[in-house]
Amino acid sequence: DILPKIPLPAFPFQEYMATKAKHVNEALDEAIPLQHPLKIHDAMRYSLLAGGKRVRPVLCIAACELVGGDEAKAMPAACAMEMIHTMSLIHDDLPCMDNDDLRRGKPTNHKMFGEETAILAGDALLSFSFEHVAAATKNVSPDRVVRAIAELGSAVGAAGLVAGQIVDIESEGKQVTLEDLEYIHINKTSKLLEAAVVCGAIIGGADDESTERVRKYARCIGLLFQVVDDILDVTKSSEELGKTAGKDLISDKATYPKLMGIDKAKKFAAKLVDQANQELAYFDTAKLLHYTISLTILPVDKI
Ligand code: GRG
Repeated sequence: DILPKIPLPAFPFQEYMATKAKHVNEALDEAIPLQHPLKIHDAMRYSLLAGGKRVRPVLCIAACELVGGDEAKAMPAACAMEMIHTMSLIHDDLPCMDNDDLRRGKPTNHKMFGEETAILAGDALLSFSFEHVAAATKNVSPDRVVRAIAELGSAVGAAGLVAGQIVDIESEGKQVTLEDLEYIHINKTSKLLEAAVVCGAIIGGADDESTERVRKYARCIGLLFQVVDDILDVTKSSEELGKTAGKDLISDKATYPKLMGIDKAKKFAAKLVDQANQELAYFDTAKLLHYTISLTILPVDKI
């Protein structure tokens, strides 16, 4: 009942996702070769090339194409999104943060390389992401490249990912309100998705109205990403339940179903889908991005 209500035109969505993700993987592999000092590049590549759905880079390319740009123009920015996403996961997994041993089915970066290297690998990925957008973006006006870099900076720093993480850490063990939860998700998840589509649109030559439409669309799908994840946690098959829901109960992590009930959480998700679709209705050719909404609803590995 949370699937998009608009009829979707036929479009080989899975094929598009798979092809673009393959191109992104090739570009990432090329952007950060294994070179001296080997240890740091090995650690950077280990997490960067460890799989992952590549949602952010594909959204960046899709937004660029939506406004008339091509994949090549958006590729450095698309790679930057994945570098930043990866570094945030490396730091999030550290013993001083979530202290996780596994990520994407493999030992976490600090488990493989040690804490010092994991911190430095995150730092190096973060700084290189900005360098890469500035140095490798071709056939885009310098003014648009600078705007994209500014967008990225604000999404990552103390008004973005870092803000979400610090408020999340501070709220541990405390009663979390719906407002707190939304603040955490908007900053930890939506801001980077927003930067991905907005940078793609800016680089693709979008006018201001189009840029703001895709921004609002991204805000909706960022929250949707989390609401749906929370709903899936509750409604997972009983065999999976033992593995993850149990952990969730022990950690007493705040979720949408816990704070508003499962029915209201589903209604909230449906509202976000409608809002995202309304923003995309502005474009004649947004069928691809309409499909990304169903990607958000049913994460690609669960389709
Ligand atoms: C950004 C400077 C800087 C520091 C990091 C640790 C931290 C600050 C922020 C935490 C960010 C975090 C872990 C957000 C969660 C994001 C999220 C929804 C992850 C899951 O994304 P998927 O499903 O994962 O796209 P895959 O593995 O498919 O890429």
